[in-house]
Amino acid sequence: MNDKLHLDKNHLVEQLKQMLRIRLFEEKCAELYAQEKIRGFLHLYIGEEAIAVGVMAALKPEDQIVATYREHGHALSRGLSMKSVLAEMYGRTNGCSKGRGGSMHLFDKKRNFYGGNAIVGGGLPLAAGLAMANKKQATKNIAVCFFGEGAVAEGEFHEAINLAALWDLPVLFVCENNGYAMGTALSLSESETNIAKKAQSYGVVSAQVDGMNVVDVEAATDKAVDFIRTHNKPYFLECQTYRFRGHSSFDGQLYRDKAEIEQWKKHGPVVQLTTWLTQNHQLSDDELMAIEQGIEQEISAAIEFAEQGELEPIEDLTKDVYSPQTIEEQEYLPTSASQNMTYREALRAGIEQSFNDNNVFLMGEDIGHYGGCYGVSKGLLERYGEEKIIDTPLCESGFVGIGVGAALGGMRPIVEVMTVNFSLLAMDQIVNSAATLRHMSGGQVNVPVVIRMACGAGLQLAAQHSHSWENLYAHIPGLKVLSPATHNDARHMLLQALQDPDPVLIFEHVMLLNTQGEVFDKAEAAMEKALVRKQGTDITLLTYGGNLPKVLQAASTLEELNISAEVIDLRCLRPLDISTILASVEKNHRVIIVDEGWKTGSLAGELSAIIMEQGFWHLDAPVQRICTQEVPMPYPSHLEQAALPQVAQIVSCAQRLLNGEY
Ligand SMILES: Cc1ncc(C[n+]2csc(CCOP(=O)(O)OP(=O)(O)O)c2C)c(N)n1
Repeated sequence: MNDKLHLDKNHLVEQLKQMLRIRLFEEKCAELYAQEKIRGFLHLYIGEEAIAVGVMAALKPEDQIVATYREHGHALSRGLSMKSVLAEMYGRTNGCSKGRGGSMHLFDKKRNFYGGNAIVGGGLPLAAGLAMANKKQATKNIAVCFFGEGAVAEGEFHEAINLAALWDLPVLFVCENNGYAMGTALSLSESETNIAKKAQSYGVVSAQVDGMNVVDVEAATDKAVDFIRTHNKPYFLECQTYRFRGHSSFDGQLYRDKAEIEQWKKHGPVVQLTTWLTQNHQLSDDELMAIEQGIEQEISAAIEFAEQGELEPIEDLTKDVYSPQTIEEQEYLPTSASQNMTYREALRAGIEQSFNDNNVFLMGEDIGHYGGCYGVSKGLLERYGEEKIIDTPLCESGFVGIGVGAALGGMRPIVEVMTVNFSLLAMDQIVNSAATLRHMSGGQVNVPVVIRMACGAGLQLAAQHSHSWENLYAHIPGLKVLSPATHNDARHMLLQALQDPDPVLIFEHVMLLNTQGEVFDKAEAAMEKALVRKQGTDITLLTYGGNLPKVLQAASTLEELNISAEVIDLRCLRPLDISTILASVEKNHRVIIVDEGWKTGSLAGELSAIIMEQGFWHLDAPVQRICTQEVPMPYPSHLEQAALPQVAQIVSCAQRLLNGEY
């Protein structure tokens, strides 16, 4: 025990009590698990209690916490009630995440507890993003991220630590190094096993502490927090610890010796502090017994609370996938004046207009000094400065995750991903964080981030820069997906997306960037509405994004052939405006879908299924799909064009349909 610290008796006894609460609570959880009252994975923190208790004691209520799936200890020591934690593990509506998250996803917005994250390493960028919001809002609050040493092997660890150091973010990284990631010992996963050293190599001030000693952990955290608040820089604390139980409920523990466990148990955090307090006559056996009895009562009350909790009605299953819409009705076209500009200029005009909101900023690779890979943000750094225009290193998961975290913290980030292909590197943050946080927190948090990216083929950029994966994202509940096809939409959909409380992805087709078109000072319609771009009475052509010009061209050729084609621009790919689509099907009875994605598993396939399910009796012919050929996009122009949907294909397909040739 560190006896140089002048901590008073009451405080030390309180720390012991907090550790015992975690210990006894989790021992009971293990029993409840065996009784099948709790299901899913159960990751016990037993042996590591000193870290959560020591760290939390040094924080303010306003500081934000991002934890891992092993977070009962973090939640309890942060002040979440044992009742609400256990009820969550029972999956009941009186749980801290309304039963949606279970053991791995405890949330409490009021206590700035931003949840357990079950993606190893996934929490680090989120915490750095919360810290970025703190810095931008000049609050002096800090974000704290707990993670195991297993996370050190993940890219998100390195990306987040580098960005936190680069941007001086007020974040405390707490590595709970218990020596094993599931069954893999640290020495089997890292060539350099000194983790603090790794953080130091990014220029982050780092320390190692005995994570079994609550006094040492609190003292080290105090120092860290003081450093962060004073210098506005990150700090890295490696706490050396050990877990006494298996990784989760399904662990046979074949990878370690019983003797090793017993050895560590001798220095366990509870036994260490209890021994010190009793040997120094600061705690009597009676006092200890009274503490334990108090905790047992708390546990009994928590069990009663959890067992009495309601199960969520099935009708509420999809509640909180999206936020309730609070966007005010606005005036739409045609009442406003227009200007002619390129699609690129229209995007830029939208970005500039969005900066009227102090919370909005633009972040991405080469958007500042370079002017944007596609020139969209050219000149903005000079005009708006580094607070608004943030160049990022090449680390899609890191900076998208920071965008998500900053949105959680109240900012309105626009994150630009250079090309849709690179967004795959940020899939974790888009799909596992942005899309899920609202629902699994029981509606406590929302993620108002806007992520823009270039997509589509036509520039001979070959198989790693040319794809249309809007469909991948449109598959995912929790996201909204926009595809502005017109210049006016290029400007205004961004502004509409920024008013939306949920994560919105915007796909900007590269072949539109240089085209000229009219831009008004108002949007044409709500962003989730499909629009009829050309009326017609013989056939419906459904499309979106970069294929709209081709489809309009096909429609005018068809007009010359006396075929009246209606063109619908979907605009929003999730949620789909099904009623506009079905109204056209009902009127025209024949449909062609033009989609630059590959046909297999495409959005065109989804649309076709919806039409079949809901509009079957209005159809006079099978729904047709014109998609990209099933090939990685080739480089030579003639092959690229052969792969893509073309005007002539649309025209001949429409003719065949009207001639009954199918
Ligand atoms: C990205 C990712 N890969 C794999 C897993 C499966 N998994 C869950 S926990 C875990 C071990 C993590 O160990 P560590 O980070 O040291 O934390 P600890 O469990 O020891 O607290 C693994 C491999 C996961 N959840 N996320």
